[in-house]
Amino acid sequence: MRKSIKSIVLLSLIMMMVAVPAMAQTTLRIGHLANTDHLWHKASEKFAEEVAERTDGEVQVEVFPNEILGSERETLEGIRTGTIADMTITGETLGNWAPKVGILGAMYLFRDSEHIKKVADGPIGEEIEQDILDKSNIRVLTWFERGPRYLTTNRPIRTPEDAEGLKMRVPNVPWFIKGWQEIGANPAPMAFSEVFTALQQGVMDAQENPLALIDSAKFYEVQDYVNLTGHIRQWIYFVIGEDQFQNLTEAQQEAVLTAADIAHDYHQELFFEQQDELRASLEEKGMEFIEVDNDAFRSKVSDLVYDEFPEYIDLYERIEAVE
Ligand code: 2Q2
Repeated sequence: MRKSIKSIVLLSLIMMMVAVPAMAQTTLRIGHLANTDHLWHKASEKFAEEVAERTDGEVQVEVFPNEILGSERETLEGIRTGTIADMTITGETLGNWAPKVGILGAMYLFRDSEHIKKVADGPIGEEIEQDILDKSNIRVLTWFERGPRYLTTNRPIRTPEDAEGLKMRVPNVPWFIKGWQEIGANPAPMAFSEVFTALQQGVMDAQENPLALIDSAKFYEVQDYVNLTGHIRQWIYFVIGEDQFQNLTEAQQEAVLTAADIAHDYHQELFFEQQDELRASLEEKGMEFIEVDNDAFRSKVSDLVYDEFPEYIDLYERIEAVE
């Protein structure tokens, strides 16, 4: 009797061990810089749901907001070395490895949503995505449009002279640093998750970002003005490490690609809805919107590509020419 119980136990143990590989799950970790209120997080969760459903739970996606896994740069390094994270939401910062995507940091280049869509979905977008894959071993799954970037401050800024010497945080991207230096400000790179505290403690006096991040990161608690510079229009990429992608079965890859397309549509729909509400919502929270002398800002940086980034002239001019 005892013997047979023992053998049943043993048999079930063996069965469990055999059964485990058959139920093997892959987990993909997405780390990003925004918080859970931001559309990037919601689109990532949508992606997670779709992937789980389409792979019958074989591929699980976990989403980590607020740079919990590391700054944007650290997360990218982690994806490349197969640690920390497998996926992220990133743009011009990736230009530190794959130069072409750096163009997303160019000031006054992209005109509007239509221009963005034409470039991102067209041959130039393909070229940028291929450059990212070749140079950084990261695969673009889709892109999300971003609202125009505006400068936030505690005193109104209407002209470049007003911005003279302004201690401002920028992402760690050469275009941002050089651009704001040309305007006359005093920009310094810093990880996004450190910005709120830096503004609160006066380490920085200003930062620039789209309204959606200004709102979700609660910058209205530490900044009084949104100066309507609109100095950059851009999109951002939803990416996965190429090694991680290649580790999936073909069917799982299909599921990931389809889920990313669905996340794109989901994001874009909510994005356009939200754009109209964001200004009113920030005004309610106490921020004042300031009209700026856009021509004056623009003329400060109109030669930037020729003077500082000649390696981008060709790409820059081809993007400008997209009707
Ligand atoms: O301010 C930020 O950190 C973001 O809005 C950046 O634009 C973003 O992280 C880019 O640097 C994307 O690579």
